Amino acid sequence: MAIKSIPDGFHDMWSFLLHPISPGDSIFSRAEASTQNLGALSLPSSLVMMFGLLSFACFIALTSAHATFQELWINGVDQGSSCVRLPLSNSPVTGVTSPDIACNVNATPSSGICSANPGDEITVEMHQQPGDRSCANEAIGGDHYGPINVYMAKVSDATTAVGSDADWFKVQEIGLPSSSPDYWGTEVLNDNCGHYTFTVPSDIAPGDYLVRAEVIALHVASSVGGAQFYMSCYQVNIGGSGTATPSTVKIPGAYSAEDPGILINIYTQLDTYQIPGPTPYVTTSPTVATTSYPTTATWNTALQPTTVPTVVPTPGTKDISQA
Ligand SMILES: [Cu+2]
Repeated sequence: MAIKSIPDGFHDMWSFLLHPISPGDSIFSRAEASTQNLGALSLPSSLVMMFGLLSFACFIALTSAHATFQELWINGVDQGSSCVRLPLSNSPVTGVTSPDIACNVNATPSSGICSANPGDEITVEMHQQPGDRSCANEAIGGDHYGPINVYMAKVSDATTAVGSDADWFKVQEIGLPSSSPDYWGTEVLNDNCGHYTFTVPSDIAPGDYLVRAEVIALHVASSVGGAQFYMSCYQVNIGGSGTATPSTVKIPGAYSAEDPGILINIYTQLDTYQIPGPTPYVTTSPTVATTSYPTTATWNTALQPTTVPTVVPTPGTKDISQA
């Protein structure tokens, strides 16, 4: 049995407590799940009342479980938040057909464009609170288990392109690389101070791109609308002389609320997990192994910056491993 074998009802009830109502939240489905679970558990009314009181007590303190992709690195050089469209809040998007699922809800415009080349390693960085890069805090807290997806879209101008109009291809993904014990993509983030690295495809055409990093948290995904999508779009210019134009999808459009990787109870033994969205261009994602996933804790937390650069670094800046 998987390590996170929490009884459904109990877990979902806690999840309800962990999720104060915020913009984009599906109030109805959570209330419904909570009611359902209370019934299923047949809890004594005094215990139900206690949870009710706890939910008020935790209402504000536990909002920190949510998270935002905030920073970018290119070949180990910290670009900070210089080319990200920062979301206004760390709350998730839950509507898969909403334009908000492209680049988050009214994300802050940015004039910055980071520069990379085909074959470069780009790292996206997530944290719970705005501007907090501390490795002492989990990148995405609590029980927010689920996959990571990275998409790119070629656009004419990265600073003005509308994400929900763009044509996206998936570059890389990680879902559930092991089910014994469960190891989710989000655990890569928590093991690495919020960092997840992908490689720019070696053959894509030069020009402006949006890079869309996404976590899908599945802790309350067993009812429709329960999955939580956390995404940010970064503005990047890709150099080189590639010619490839991968086939694309629309976002919204790539997901359905009832996709097997979106409507799912993760508190059962999962032998497979189907990552939502299209197959990545070039890269292949790990299948669900029945042996434990090797640790992915490779980020040197001693070199983690405490401040967030807001200006695109000049070319030739040394990466932190050479500092
Ligand atoms: Cu959450």
